[in-house]
Amino acid sequence: MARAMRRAAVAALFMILASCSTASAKEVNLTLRVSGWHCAMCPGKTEASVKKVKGVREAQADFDKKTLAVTYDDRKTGPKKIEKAVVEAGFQVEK
Ligand SMILES: [Cu+2]
Repeated sequence: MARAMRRAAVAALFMILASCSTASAKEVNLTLRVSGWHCAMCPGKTEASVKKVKGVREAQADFDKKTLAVTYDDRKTGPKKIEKAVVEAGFQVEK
C-alpha cells in the first residue's frame, strides 16, 4: 500500500517535471523598456496592442518602471513582432 502510494507520487512528480520542461521550451519571457507613455492610459494601450500579436500569452505593463513584460511562444512570434506592436500603439522601445 505505502509502496503503491510512493510510486504514484513519483509518477506525479515526473509528470510535473515533464510539463515544466516542455513549457519552458516554447514560452519566453521578454521585458522591454518602453518610452512615450505620458498618462495612465498608455500602458494599457501598449498591453492591448501587444496581446493582439499571435503567440503572445501575456503582456504586463509597469507604468512606474516604464517596462512591458511579455510572455510569448517563440515558435509563433518573436521580439521584432512584439516591438512592432509597441510602435504601432504609438510608443518606442528603448534599446
Ligand atoms: Cu496616454
